[in-house]
Amino acid sequence: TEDNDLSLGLPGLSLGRRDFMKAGVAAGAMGSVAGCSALTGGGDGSAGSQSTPSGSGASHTVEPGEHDEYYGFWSGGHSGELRVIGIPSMRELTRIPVFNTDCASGYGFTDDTKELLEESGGYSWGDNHHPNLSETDGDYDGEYLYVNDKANGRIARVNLTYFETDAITDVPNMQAIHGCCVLSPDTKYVLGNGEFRVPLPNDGTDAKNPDNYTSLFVAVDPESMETQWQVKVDGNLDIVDTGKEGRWAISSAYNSEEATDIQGMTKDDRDNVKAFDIPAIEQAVENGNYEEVNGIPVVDGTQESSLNQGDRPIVKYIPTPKSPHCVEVGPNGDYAFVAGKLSPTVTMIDLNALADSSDPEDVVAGRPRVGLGPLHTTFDGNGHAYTSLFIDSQAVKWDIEAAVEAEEGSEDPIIEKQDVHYNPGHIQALEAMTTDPDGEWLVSLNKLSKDRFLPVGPIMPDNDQLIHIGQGEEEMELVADHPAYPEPHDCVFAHKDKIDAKKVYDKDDYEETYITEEDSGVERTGDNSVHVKMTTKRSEFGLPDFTVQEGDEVKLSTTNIEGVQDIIHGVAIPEHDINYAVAPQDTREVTFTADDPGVYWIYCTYFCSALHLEMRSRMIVEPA
Ligand code: CUK
Ligand code: CUA
Repeated sequence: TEDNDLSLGLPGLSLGRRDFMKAGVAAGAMGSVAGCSALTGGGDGSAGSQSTPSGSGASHTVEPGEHDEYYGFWSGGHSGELRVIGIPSMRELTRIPVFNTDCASGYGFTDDTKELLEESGGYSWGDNHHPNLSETDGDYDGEYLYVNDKANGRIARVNLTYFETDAITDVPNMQAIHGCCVLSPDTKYVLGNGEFRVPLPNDGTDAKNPDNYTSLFVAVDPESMETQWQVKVDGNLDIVDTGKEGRWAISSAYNSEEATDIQGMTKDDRDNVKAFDIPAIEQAVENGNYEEVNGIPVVDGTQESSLNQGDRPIVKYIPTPKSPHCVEVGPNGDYAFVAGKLSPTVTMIDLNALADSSDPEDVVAGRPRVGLGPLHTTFDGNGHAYTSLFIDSQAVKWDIEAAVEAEEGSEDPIIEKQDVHYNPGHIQALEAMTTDPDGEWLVSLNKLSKDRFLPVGPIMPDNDQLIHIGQGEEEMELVADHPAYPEPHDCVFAHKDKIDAKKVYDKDDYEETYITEEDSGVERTGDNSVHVKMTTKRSEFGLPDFTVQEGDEVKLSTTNIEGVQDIIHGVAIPEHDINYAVAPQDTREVTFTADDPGVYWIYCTYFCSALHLEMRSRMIVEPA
């Protein structure tokens, strides 16, 4: 197999003839996988020979009336939403709108949620890739979920008491936040990677001068959601994860060439993974070693920076084969796993050696050859890593310590390969981002489903496949296909005992907007404005009708005074673009202008009782 020079710049490695063929087939697909946009082409050169499950009998059935064991939180990609899916059943439990608007809940239509979207930039979509659960002591604490917006440089927070988005930060100076994670073990920060290089500030100056573009790494406070500081680096940042001790954040990165086109971005054989020394960065900020841009302290972490010349650089640059994709840190925090993407290897970085090493090459603890197109790695907590292979369309299971012992480029650490259908991106096992993963199930998030489902037109679903892994001693077994609407990237699983979702709102958690039946009525608040207050219960609104004047700005407040779980009422007003849900003990407000005289039947959109259809009110708009 020395008959080629497709070593992709990795010394000591070469690809065999079969690899060459498949690499040729997949070139188009790999060309567009960087940054996870617009995956095209196949890459499944061996599609006809994909095997079917062996059938050792692992069951993912959850009987009617029974609950799943785990919550799965799926990113929704450019749909802007998150999805909550039960594991192992793969049943979709709910959706959480984040960067999108949502007709079912009224998110983006009620005053509070509209303001949330408007104040974070006013965009009607976002592209969320990486959901992360808040941690205490390296374990999920069930408080919050944080997720990036790759499209508009934002980070959002979802409150897991109510499963709703409660904050979105439009991070200054950054255009695309791709990588996103929390700083383990106690969620000191939410960290984000700016993927697109732009001038700093991006105000038109230097727009045509790529030499003055820059990528930033950001720390956001998890409580206030305010941007704390940023670090500027060479090359494009991609994905990020942290060690378990609160010191290191490791980012994959590409385009050390700092080019603006694909040829330039992939010219050199090497790129640099960045290791951010968080306490050293905090020290630099405290010492005033920064420039302030749009109100944010920006610390210089480029290679020439004086902050990187001393014995404690704030950012260490670690050479890897060019254009790696993801970085994930293993459960015990010893190694960061950098998937090679264009290189068929995973580079293991020894986090314990990072502090004292002067030669960045010394921190490479292992580099197994796992297969073609490695993108993401996950863990079972029993010494195994599972890496997705985008080109080979496989999940490869390998032994972590064996990879440390083995020579660079060795295939010896590989235990097993499982075909997936087709072209996996992220791969995620139960609680794999904690210090104590649970094993048992793994999901491969495949970008293409090809012929796995009934045809539904040209935009086909992705295919999230459930794979049984047990505690790592058994063979992997493909158990279920699960179609996914475009386009999940990653997911995270928490045991159900770690999430404490309330079934009824606690009005003390919200501002003083609660309305009682006695409060129902119309109050004129100005020449052209009224405040309408109205309760909802089975099966009536607090007002059978109310009257406003043409041109009035109407603020409509509704409290669902039901105390019983699952009794939701909806408030829909025809021809006014208004429809929102009010859950038990919740209050929601909308503000709109009553432009057209007439009568408008307000009706309840949630089927709440046998008299649901009769649950009606009338808005009468009198001509001016
Ligand atoms: S990324 Cu999409 S498959 Cu945005 Cu985590 Cu790798
Ligand atoms: Cu209330 Cu239907």
